[in-house]
Amino acid sequence: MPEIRIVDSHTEGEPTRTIVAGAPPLGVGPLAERRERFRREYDWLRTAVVTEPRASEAAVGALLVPAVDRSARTGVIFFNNAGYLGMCGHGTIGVVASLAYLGTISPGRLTVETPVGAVDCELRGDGAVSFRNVESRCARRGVSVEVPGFGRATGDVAWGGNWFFLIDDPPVAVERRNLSACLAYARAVRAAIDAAGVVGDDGGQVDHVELSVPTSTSADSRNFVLCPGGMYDRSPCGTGTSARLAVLAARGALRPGQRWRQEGILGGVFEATAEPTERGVIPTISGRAFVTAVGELVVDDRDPFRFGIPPP
Ligand code: PYC
Repeated sequence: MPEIRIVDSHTEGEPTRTIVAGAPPLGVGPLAERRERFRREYDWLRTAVVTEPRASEAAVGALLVPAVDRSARTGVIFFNNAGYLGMCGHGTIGVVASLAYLGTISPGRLTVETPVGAVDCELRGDGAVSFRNVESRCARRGVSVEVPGFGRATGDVAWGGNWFFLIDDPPVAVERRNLSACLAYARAVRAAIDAAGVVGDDGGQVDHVELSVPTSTSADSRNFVLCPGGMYDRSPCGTGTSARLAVLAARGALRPGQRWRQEGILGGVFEATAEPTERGVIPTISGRAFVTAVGELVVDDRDPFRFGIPPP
């Protein structure tokens, strides 16, 4: 087994484990194709890297791969305990902070390719990172589903690099001390949208649920985001913030260039703006990540859980 070198970071509390060396080669070609090869042939690496006992169910993995466009600094394929992501905002901030920690980049601009498009990033001198996300769009407004035990839920379907079902003012308090109720409600909503066959405008699975409320802090809104593997995002969620900006713009509730401060469930904040496009918006999001560990994974043939604890 080759040495798998990793850098761990967290972005406003949400972990990213970046694989910087030692992963099996995925060949060349579009990142979406290489992500399929990863899924088909090396899914053991995903489960080994981001699930227990080596990581936590909240961790997002980021595999660095050569970019297609030579002007991009790197390609990255994001994954989690349930599968593979299109884009990941907190993960992009974590990858840039990790490259800075390793000394392979210095403050300035760089492009990171993802399976859903190129993302221009900037590492600032104070360590903060901003990224200009892929075009984000509100696909459907006012979609109602029956949520067993909770009644009807009405939300919007939007793309921010992943598909989201966004609910304003849900029937649970969106507060850190109420996490288990937020989880229970968002999981029930997720099951209800799956059962009702709610999909994105490209047929993609709507696998994130975002609950939003106004906040009394200096932020514009606080959110709780349920990720595809049933865990919640500790950060304000970069793709979720992008989807929210697309919804606000579709409602005429966000001026071009208006600053939006998105608070996450732990109180961390991403600052965002959005440029209008024909179909939606291009969000730019800024946040901070901190490196927590640098190391090498050990995959011991005698270890029954070397590829993670499998689901029951
Ligand atoms: O920040 O985009 C994000 C994200 C997606 C899933 C977890 N974090």
